[in-house]
Amino acid sequence: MPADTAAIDTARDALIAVDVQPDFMPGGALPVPGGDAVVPVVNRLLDLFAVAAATQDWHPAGHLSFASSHPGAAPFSRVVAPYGEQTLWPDHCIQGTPGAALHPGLRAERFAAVLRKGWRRDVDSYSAFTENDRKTPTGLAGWLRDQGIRRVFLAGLATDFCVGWSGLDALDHGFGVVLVPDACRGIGIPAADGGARDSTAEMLRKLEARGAAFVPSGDLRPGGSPA
Ligand code: VGL
Ligand code: ZN
Repeated sequence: MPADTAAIDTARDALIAVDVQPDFMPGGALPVPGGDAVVPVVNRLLDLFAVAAATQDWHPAGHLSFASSHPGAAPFSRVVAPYGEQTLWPDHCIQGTPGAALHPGLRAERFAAVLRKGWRRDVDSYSAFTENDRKTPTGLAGWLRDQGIRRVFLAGLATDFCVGWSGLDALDHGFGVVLVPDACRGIGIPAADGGARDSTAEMLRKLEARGAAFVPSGDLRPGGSPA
């Protein structure tokens, strides 16, 4: 990690905008409270980075993560999938639908790569790096390495699922991780055991414990690229 967490090295730092899609906006199929507020923040952040990528949650109809695929199951309940526990969601981000597009307000032309994930019917993928079976790579780590990237700055939706899992996996892959809190929003599922931490607080705790940094967008600044 560079000594100065807030200075962007355009040769080694990448911005990853996770799942900034209409279905995750207020009024969408799986709304994240305040989700629309991340769009202008991501757009401003794009000015600081030479390398930026976006992810799209991209499910086929009948996806295993949809409550509607499990008769009698309610959204936000959990089932045991062949690869382990899986939270069930309302139908969302169905391939090719407007709700699955990149948010139309994003400066999408600035993304060098757009990675779609969760496209296998029987495996979900919260993380941009590894699917929920915890073994299938998406290819993003290799792409970032091929660009010379050492550190990723995370923005997007939702903090407690796709952003958070992406951060944990980025750390596992040896990338430095900086989460930009004002560029992210969480779904916030109450703790199953009635505990005080909801899913967003719990994910932030895990990220911090594993060494992720948290730097608000207003503190980030150009750091140049040392030769
Ligand atoms: C997400 C739940 C289901 C996310 C995607 O983008 O955080 N959450 N699919
Ligand atoms: Zn999804």
